[in-house]
Amino acid sequence: MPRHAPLYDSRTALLVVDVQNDFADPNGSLSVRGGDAIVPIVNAAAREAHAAGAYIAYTQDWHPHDTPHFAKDGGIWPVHCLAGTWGAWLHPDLVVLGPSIHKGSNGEDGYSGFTMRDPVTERTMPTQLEGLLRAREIERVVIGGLATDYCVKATALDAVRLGFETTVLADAIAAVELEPGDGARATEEMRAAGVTIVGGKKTARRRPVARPAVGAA
Ligand code: VGL
Ligand code: ZN
Repeated sequence: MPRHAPLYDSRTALLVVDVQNDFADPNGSLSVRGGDAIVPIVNAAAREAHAAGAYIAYTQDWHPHDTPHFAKDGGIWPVHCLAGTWGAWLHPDLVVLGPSIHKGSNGEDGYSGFTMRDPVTERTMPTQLEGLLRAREIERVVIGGLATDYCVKATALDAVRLGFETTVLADAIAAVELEPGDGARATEEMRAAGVTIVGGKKTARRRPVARPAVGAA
């Protein structure tokens, strides 16, 4: 089905998730295969969004030296995206047309751009992202970035839960794939939660049709 309505308008935000050197650069400490290849695609989306008057926000994984997120402290990940270091910087080719939200700077865990989890109390707390979107009366979000199976998925699922009509750009994401197939499973999980997946080899690019009820699992 051809795409009739534009994806972006002033009530839509493009969210560019964690396009940082440690994920997007082949030399990054948690390099995602194909991570650098999404940069021009994300940039094209950002230019299109900007031209249509959409809001654009970026997120950055922003970790302290010691956090239960890292394998050395009991978690599962190599040390990555240390606050203020090269690995945490946005990829140098990324076109940046909006603010960037840092998450995890106090050692919080979790993957979503919208929420963080205190590793000690396990309390979930919001980042600044939702407030930035609500202040602009954003109703729809379009998501690209890294990684499909972690921060993109978590951000998209939170977006649905928060009531945003949520679209993920299949050509503008790439997966960590700790296990082969994690990227495809994450995509199916997002779709099942009510996320519209556009682009990709098999899916026609189309405008999202349904908005799931808030609170749907
Ligand atoms: C991410 C693993 C660890 C991500 C962040 O941005 O998807 N993945 N931290
Ligand atoms: Zn991380």
